[in-house]
Amino acid sequence: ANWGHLMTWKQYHRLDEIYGFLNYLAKTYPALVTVQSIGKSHQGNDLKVLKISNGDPKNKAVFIDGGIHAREWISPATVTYFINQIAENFDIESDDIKNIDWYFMPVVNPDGYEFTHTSDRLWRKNRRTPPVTGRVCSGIDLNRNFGYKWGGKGSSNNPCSEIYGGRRAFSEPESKALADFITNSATNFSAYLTYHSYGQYLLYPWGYENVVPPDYQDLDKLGKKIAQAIQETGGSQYKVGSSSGLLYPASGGSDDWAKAQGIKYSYTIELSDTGRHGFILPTSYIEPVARESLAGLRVLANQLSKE
Ligand code: ING
Ligand code: ZN
Repeated sequence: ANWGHLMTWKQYHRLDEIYGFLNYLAKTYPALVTVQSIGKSHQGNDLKVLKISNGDPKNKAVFIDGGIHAREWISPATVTYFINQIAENFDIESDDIKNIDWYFMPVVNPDGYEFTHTSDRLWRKNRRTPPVTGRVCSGIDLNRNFGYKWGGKGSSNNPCSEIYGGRRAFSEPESKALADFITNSATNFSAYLTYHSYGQYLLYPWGYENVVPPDYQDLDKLGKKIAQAIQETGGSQYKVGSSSGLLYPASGGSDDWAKAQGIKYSYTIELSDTGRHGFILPTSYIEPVARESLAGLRVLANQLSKE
């Protein structure tokens, strides 16, 4: 069948196919779906955000991103699965899902994502190249470039490091566009979810140091409910905790920044697997991982419906 797009959840897709899919949805469901470019990447790729909303002013708002790290292909695949499910089945969706304004940015780092398809499958950072070519290394870790406690523990000032945070906070067009979009939109977001891989963790702030926010028990409780739904749906076990406590300290992460802006439910979700395949997750995992992750998203939507 010709669906008007080339997207599937049986393969990983190049950027043009992902963006073609977003544009298709906006064209097909103009009263429900809108797509906007919130800026350009270092190399000039659009930074696209897709919104799904029934326009009810009482709705809560949720921001979900993927592909901050180039090599974590399961992340854009999972975020586009959410988009497809909610947009294509909106009429028969639950009220919890319908009563949210959804904002999806499935590929925060389009240059890096394309680079992992053409040149280096395990590239992580963006593709900023140094002013003098051949002199130093390329790329800034976008998840160390956000402007809360930037430059602290778990980030590096060495351009050749995988966790290089850049010369200053928000030096990168990709992190800057995301943050400006959240800050400048009149919307008050109730949740911020950023999908990464791998490890099967539900992480909440703080990342910059092994401390937790005053309301961490709310984040922990909801995180555990989400993890339970994931396990009941697809069997994967997720560990829940603060990123610094459960993993390692890391400053300049997007979830810390979102939390510091007052977005209550801010999580980094490390999708499957736990290391057997790691970043090179076989395509047969896409549907099961995305499906169980959607079950987790429904738990978040249900929580927001009660607040
Ligand atoms: N892991 C995250 C990273 O950026 C993380 C883990 C998230 C640490 C949030 C701190 C805060 O290193 C991956 N896989 O990218
Ligand atoms: Zn990552």
